[in-house]
Amino acid sequence: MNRIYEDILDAKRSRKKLLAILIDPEKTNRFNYLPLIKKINQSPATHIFVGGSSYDGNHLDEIISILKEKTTLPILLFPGNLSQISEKADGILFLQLLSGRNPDYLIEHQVQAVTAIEKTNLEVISTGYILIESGGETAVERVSKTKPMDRNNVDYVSQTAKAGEFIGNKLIYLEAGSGAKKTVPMEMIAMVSKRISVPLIVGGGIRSKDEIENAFNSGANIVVIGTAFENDLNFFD
Ligand code: 1GP
Repeated sequence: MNRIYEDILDAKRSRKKLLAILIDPEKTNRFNYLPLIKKINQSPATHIFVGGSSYDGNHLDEIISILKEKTTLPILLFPGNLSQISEKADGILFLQLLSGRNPDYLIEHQVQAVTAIEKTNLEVISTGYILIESGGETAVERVSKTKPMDRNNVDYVSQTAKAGEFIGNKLIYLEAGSGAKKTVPMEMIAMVSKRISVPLIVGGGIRSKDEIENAFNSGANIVVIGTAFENDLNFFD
């Protein structure tokens, strides 16, 4: 039975911190997955996210099969496009780009994804995805052709997150973008987490254990680490 989301809710209720390591197959040598998964298993990670803004889905089934053989952590697809759907994963963050006003990323890609997802047993978790301005153009901005939200307009961002919850999103993801110069501001995490009842994911540009702790202390339920771990597999040692 699929119960990734139920476990996330339980963790929120019991104030357990969840840590997701993001693997972008486009940035990872496909022959290096064994050392990578070994390091993930030794780390405090509770989830693995797989995806990327411009990854073409090449070898995705094979990569997830390798990961699944070596870990018991839940593997969630974090797709940047339609080619990143694999039945081998456990679940999929079914993303809606709430910060943008490009209808393709609000509903068109979602409609196009249905037939492929119906052929799988993936647990589908509706996720409101909010891109926050972070000091430079990010891949999400480039690919989605949308503008990020103003990092100083905390009230409007929290209103957007709440709208996502009202629409039915089961998770809200505050995203600075992979490799972002600046992380999502802590006061924004605090305000959004107070305003919404669903669990909050925060990621983008987080480079140190202190930044991870600060995001948790501000109210994030799941913190995502991609680039910092990619660049240094000993990040958590
Ligand atoms: C990107 O939030 C994730 O979608 C992770 O970002 O690669 O900067 O850790 P980083």
